Parts: sequence; C-alpha cells; structure tokens
Amino acid sequence: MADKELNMNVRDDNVSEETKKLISSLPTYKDSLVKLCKYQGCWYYYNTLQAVINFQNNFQPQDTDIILASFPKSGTTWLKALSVALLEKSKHDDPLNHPLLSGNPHGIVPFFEMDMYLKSPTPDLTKFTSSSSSSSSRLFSTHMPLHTVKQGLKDSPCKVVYLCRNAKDALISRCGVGFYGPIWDHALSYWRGSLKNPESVLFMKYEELKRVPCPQLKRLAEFLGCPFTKEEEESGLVEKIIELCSFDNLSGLEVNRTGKTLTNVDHDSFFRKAEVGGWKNYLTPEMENKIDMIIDEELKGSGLTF
Ligand code: PAP
Repeated sequence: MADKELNMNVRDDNVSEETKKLISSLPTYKDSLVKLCKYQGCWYYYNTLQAVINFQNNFQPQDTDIILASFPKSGTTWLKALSVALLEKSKHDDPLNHPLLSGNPHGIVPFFEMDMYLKSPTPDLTKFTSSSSSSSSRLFSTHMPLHTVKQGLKDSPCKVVYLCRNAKDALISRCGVGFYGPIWDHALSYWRGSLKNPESVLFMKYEELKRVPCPQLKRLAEFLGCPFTKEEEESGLVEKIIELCSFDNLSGLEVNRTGKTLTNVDHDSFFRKAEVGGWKNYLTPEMENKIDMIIDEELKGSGLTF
C-alpha cells in the first residue's frame, strides 16, 4: 500500500483550485498520514475527491453500462470476476482462453474514481473498455455511494450491482483509515436505491454468495440481462463459473499472484482469506458489541441487516 502510484489516491497534489475551495467548506480530518474530507456524506482522500468530481462532471453514460459498486474490501474482486464471466459466458468455448485467466479482475473492470478519473478529468474510455467489449455493455466499478454515482450517471438507466459485506469482516480485511465510510450510510444508499428501483439497482450480500452461490449467480445473471439458458444450466455452466471465480481458483492464477494494477496495487493484495466471520479472530467481545450496537442503531428501521 506504500507504492508511489497508489499514493496518488491518498495524496492531495492533484486538486484544482475549485475543488480546493470546495474542500475548505467540507468537514475534514487530518492525521500524520492522511487528509480526508466528507463529500456528499462520504469520506475521501483529496485526490480521490477530485476524481469523483471529474467523474460527476464528465462521465458520458451509455444506457447499457453496468456499474459494480461496493464498500472497500467487500468482495469487489469477486463481483468483478463473476460479472465478467457472466457477460462473456456465451463466448468462451475454450476454457483456457478466458479473460479472467490472463487479466486481474481490477484490470478488466476499472474503477471510475480510483483509476479512470484519477489522472485525467476526461480519460479515454475506450482504453478502459474491458475484454467484455464484445458484449454490448461496458463494465465499470466504484466505491462511491449511490447518490454520488447517480450524479455521474445523470438520468441514464444503467444497471448498478452492489455487493455488501458484514462490516466487521470488511473492517478486518482492510486494516486502514475510514475512507469511503461510514459503511452503514454507504450500504443504506444502495439498499434504499434497490428498494426504490429494483430493476436498476441489485443489492447482493457477500455472505449469501458464499452460502448459496448457484441461486445468487443466477440472480445476478438475470439482473445483468444474461440469464442462463436451460442448456447452459444442464451443461453445468453455473457451477463452472462459480469454480472459475472461486477464491481458490483466482488466487492461484499466475496473473493474480504477480503483477500490479494500473494504480500500482499488487494483484495478490486482493486475495487474503475470503472467510465469513473471520473477524472473530481479531476483535474482542467488547469491540464486537460496540460495532454491533452502532450498526444496529444506524440501520434501525431500514430493513437492512449486515
Ligand atoms: P478492494 O476493496 O481492495 O477492491 P475487495 O475485492 O472488495 O477489495 O475485497 C477483498 C476481500 O475479498 C478479501 O477478503 P479477506 O481480506 O476477508 O480475505 C479477499 O480475500 C476477498 N476475495 C477476493 N477474491 C475473492 C473470491 N473470488 N471469492 C471470495 N472472496 C474473495
């Protein structure tokens, strides 16, 4: 995480005069390592905020775009892999010629604010077009909350998939400061969006995907507009995609054990343990109770639990 390029997100040296003015009106947090500001209810590093604003001002959505959204360390890599595999499913008879075997999921599906709009207010989107370009949809990803993403999507009917993970597991996976938080507001933005517009926002849970992968993958496929045909189901394609995108398979691939993303993050850093409830090995009962109390209070009445 100490890489120079990665620090471009963490730094504050790519901020326009206008954004500086904006930051001066926002809640801010500073310690010896980072500076954060709270924009539209979410905490960002200053350079990331600039990228968020670049995205909101300049992104030209297409109606068929698909946005994969999540709070950091909630299984983004997995969701990217599954979505790529689904959109590509009719094209890869040769199992050795699959994009996931030669590209890290984050290289195939770029982040709006942590890749594309970080270095330029008007990035060349064709450059980021994934190997899914042969399907009609472009796949992008984000860690922004829904209301912030929507400003960039304007009124386009793009589909948005959100993957939610137990807050304590996401916290343990991350071991870092609270950028993109608070997690409850983040999840609630998508939860409420999915209740209001179920045809454009799909709310998924990491734990459900682990517990019952087949029905969850079919649900995702239907939402993305590429449901499994009867023949595909009979041929075992659902199980094959789950296996292709499994933690054990992806983390063992050469492409994910070596190399770095465009922002210089080691590919292998996206794969740790992939456990549900692994937080139990790290948090004391007091910490657990405190986090649970806060989350329960914040989610009260929403119908969401995680
Ligand atoms: P990011 O925020 O850096 O993009 P993200 O992919 O959202 O990370 O989350 C990483 C978590 O997903 C890790 O969890 P852990 O620290 O508890 O282990 C990682 O192990 C897990 N993960 C990565 N790939 C998979 C996968 N194919 N299946 C299940 N979990 C996965």
